[in-house]
Amino acid sequence: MTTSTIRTNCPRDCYDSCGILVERSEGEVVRILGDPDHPISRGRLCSKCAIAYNGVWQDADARLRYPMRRTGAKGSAQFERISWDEALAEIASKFASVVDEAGAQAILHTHYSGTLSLIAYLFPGRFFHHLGASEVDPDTICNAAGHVAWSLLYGNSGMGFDPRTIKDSECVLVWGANPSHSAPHAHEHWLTETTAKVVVVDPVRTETAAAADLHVQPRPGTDAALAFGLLNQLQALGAFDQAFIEQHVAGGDEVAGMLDACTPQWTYEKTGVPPDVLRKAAELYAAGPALLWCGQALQRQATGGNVMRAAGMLPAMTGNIGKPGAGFYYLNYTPAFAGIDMGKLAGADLIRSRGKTISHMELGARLADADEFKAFVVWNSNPLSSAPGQSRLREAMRREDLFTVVVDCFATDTAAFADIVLPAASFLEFDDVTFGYFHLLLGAQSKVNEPVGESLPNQEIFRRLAHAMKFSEPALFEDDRTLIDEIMQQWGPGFDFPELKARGHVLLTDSAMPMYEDFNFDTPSGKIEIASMQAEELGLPRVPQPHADAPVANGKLRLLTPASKWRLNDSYANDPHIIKQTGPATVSISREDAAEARIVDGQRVRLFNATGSIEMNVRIDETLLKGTAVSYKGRWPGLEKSGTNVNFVHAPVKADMGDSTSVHGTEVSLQALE
Ligand SMILES: Nc1nc2c(c(=O)[nH]1)N[C@H]1C(S)=C(S)[C@@H](COP(=O)(O)OP(=O)(O)OC[C@H]3O[C@@H](n4cnc5c(=O)[nH]c(N)nc54)[C@H](O)[C@@H]3O)O[C@H]1N2
Ligand SMILES: Nc1nc2c(c(=O)[nH]1)N[C@H]1C(S)=C(S)[C@@H](COP(=O)(O)OP(=O)(O)OC[C@H]3O[C@@H](n4cnc5c(=O)[nH]c(N)nc54)[C@H](O)[C@@H]3O)O[C@H]1N2
Ligand SMILES: [Mo]
Repeated sequence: MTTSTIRTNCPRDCYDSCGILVERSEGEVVRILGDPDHPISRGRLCSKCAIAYNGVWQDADARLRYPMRRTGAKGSAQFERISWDEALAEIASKFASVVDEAGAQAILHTHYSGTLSLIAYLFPGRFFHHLGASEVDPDTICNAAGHVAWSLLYGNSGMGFDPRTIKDSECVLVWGANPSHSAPHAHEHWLTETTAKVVVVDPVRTETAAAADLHVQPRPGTDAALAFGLLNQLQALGAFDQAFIEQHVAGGDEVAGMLDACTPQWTYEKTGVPPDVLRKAAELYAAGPALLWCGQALQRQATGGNVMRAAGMLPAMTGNIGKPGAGFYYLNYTPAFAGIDMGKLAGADLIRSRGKTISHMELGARLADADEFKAFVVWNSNPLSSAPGQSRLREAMRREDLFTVVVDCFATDTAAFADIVLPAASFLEFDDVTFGYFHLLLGAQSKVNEPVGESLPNQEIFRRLAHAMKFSEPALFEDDRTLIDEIMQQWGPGFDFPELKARGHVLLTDSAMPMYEDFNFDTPSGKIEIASMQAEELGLPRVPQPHADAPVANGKLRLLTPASKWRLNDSYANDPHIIKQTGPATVSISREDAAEARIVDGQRVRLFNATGSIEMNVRIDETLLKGTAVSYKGRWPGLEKSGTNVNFVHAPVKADMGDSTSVHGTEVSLQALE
């Protein structure tokens, strides 16, 4: 019997970026395990990846294996198998006639983070840039408001702390992130092995919040007021670093003048956080070098950009920047730190005429307009599960005259609406380079298997489509070897890709990378801009505002739908073990709300608002705040009895910055069924 073990890395959109070992025997994958040499996952995969990678990702029957053409109504998932040549010729000819008739910008593509391995994630951008197609700004469904906010403040939203700097910290403030789901290894190791005190700010008592030294539990959407309340207490404690503020902060005095009004009592009224908890949180944060991790969920609010700007003042006012154990984190652009030119990989230099950029929040409405968009390509994304405003988006995607191409590994709800479905190879089926966006590491994605059926990596699909369209730009045809060599050369770790494969992953530096050590902030003034003229130019207030959303009216619930422990966005929702493990869709509500609505644990209910309605089973959560409901994202409507998921009640409403999503601002009513 010939057995072998291949080392690779997980390319999912996750803070952990784990190392993987694949055991093979007689040419078949027998097991997918964690890589014991990986510093983050330390030999274990998270529960969801362990199940799905050994489950549905190994099931060839569950995969899309051949190109297919629609034979039934849109959404009916009736297809016939066709050859790659037929599929590509049909797409090329349709695109050519759209370009003739309406211009390339009438072709819209949407994509996100199905895989984050650099080439599969970025290279297709070359095709669309060269074509001059329009694009749905991917970040508008996830984190665009935060990007704008951090850029206004610090001039950069992708340069956070190096997690290893925690060894010098006295406090870690985790604000609106839930590592117990979204970064399970950080939850298990990083946050437990530190001597720093852990403070978690979350309306929900997550496992991370429960394990913390202090759980601060504000009402959703009140975090900016909470930030001002914390600053009031930090000022009272003498924790403001006046020398730092004078040298490096613009507008510190302006905000300091606003703080007198933000007393603990005021904060309590605005946020529901008791004064003693507020004080304790300020004391812990003030105790020494402190880290602030602001989660992406924190800004999925109508005023999410302001929330981020407000929270982002803490490190500035207390001088928690540019020294060991201090800093903030939103995301780390690790490939950029390594010198990898992501823009070039994505073909930013190939733009001849720029298509339109639209927000996810407009997708349903704009796609409904037959004059604006005539062709639609979805790759690396499953919007008919992940996007808010599902009913409207589905209506638009039923347009007979909207030529739709979907590229995925699995038969998703979105694929069911395609005219042409193209099968994507999985991360186990081609070489690539992976990266962490929390931990500063790069890794090798190593080919383990031949692609299932006739599936192909994203990059190969778009090379072939470029060929079918008779494009001649050489950058559209660069092969994987050339691209990987170029990545390795830009990075320059001192070894080649085969060596990266052998090592699995590599941390960019041996010890924690210092951030902002030169106090050079890429803002107009070169300082941290609490007061920002750029903000004013965007029509935003000059300084962050102590805003708090009002509590929901009686009988209403604020519905939060954050990351599930068992799914990665909407991926893995089709794994049979995960379906069994998670059971039917549930919504958690407080004991008080249940009593008022005369609902008992386990009861079937309908959640509804002007956008839509969904049915779920109630779970009463004793730790939940009145007026808050929680149901985890990522279930596929097509696999539900009701044919719906939470995104049928979330409206595509823009936040205050970045045309970004505000899903966590959704209010619903509850009705008992049965
Ligand atoms: N209600 C609610 N909705 C949300 C959120 C929320 O908090 N609440 N969160 C939002 C956030 S943060 C995000 S990032 C978005 C994510 O939304 P999406 O980007 O739509 O993520 P997924 O639904 O997981 O879809 C990724 C798809 O890519 C496919 N895929 C995997 N690997 C490959 C590959 O190599 N090639 C191709 N072509 N496809 C591949 C997977 O099978 C999967 O179907 O969802 C958003 N939706
Ligand atoms: N298991 C798993 N891991 C994932 C993902 C997944 O779907 N599943 N998705 C990946 C992606 S694309 C992303 S963007 C990240 C997201 O991961 P995170 O950044 O951790 O964000 P979420 O999980 O959406 O939400 C985190 C917490 O924010 C809280 N929250 C909601 N509203 C508010 C508020 O108003 N104030 C405060 N203080 N907290 C609030 C929620 O209760 C939740 O516990 O995770 C990534 N990792
Ligand atoms: Mo995300």
